[in-house]
Amino acid sequence: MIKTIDTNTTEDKLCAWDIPVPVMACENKPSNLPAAGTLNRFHGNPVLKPIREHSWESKYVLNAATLALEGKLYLVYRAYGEDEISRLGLAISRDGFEFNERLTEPIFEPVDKSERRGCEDPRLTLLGGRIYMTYTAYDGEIAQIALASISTTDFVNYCWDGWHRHGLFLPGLPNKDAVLFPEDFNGQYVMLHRIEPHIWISFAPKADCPWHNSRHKVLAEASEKVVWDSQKIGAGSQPIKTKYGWLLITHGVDCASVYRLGVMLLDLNDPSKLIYRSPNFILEPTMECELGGDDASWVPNVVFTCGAIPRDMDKYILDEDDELIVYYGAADTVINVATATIGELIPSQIRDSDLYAM
Ligand code: BMA
Repeated sequence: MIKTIDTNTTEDKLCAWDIPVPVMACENKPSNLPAAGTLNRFHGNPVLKPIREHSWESKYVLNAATLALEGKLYLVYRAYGEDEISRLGLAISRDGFEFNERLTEPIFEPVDKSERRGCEDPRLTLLGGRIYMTYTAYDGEIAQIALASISTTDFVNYCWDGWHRHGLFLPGLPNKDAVLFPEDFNGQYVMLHRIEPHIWISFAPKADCPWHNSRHKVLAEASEKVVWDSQKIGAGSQPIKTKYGWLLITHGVDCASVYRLGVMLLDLNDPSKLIYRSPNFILEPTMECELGGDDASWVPNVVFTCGAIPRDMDKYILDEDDELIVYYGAADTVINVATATIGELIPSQIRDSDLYAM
């Protein structure tokens, strides 16, 4: 059972940050759901490590967004170096596993006061032919969501002056883990984000920031029971379109601050409807590089994703046999890869249900 949200408290919280109500109670209360299959780790992990000679990425690389363009897979990753400020780097692969090109300079770095201490956790979405990137702007005190975009031409030609900063999603509000949908829904753009401890969904007529005049509601609540996702939950990968619904790889945090991955499925026409939420986690820290705890690693017991991509990069709507490549930060120190088919991630009882079939 998932607890009912205390709307008064939530309204108070949002009003205090000058965000208009209405805020609705969460209607999504999944229970007794079948378990999702787990992710399979790539044998060649980690696929990306810090580079000691590059001062901006010398300590840790983590939490990568991904995008496929013209047969190449682009990985935009968070990098942390000598000055302890997060910047974003770019690595390129043909197959999703081997990265044979990596830029020597960051492609995106702090410019604004709100991101003085770093631009973290990027997520990429191709929307209307333009690349949108949500990220966490951190000023040393509060972490907020910011939005930037760039044309695909500027991106593939490495013209980083082409980045346009749209500003903060809800200025002044501590918030993280934002992902933008790659389509609009009856003219409404949709963003998932995490006002602790739940996943929220917001609708707005324009993707531009701020999203003050939008509809906000809780999509999924942190679990009530003391389980893997009871402390907080958040969106991970950008939404992936499947025949069965929008698939999200999510993260959950338990009371010992262990970060694990889970999976959710949202209705294709109305993403505020949660079709499925895995009662189980699909990946947890078990490998040495995920458990961390040594001098060379940053935060112990973390697997955290910001991006996933179909193995068949040209495919947009995935079927049960299609494979997904999931990138995840391990102990906030290196980047690993894991895979699973859509059929493994969405249990057959959910896939076969007439209620949700397309
Ligand atoms: C979250 C973010 C992520 C990080 C995770 C685990 O709050 O800061 O960048 O990977 O914590 O430390």
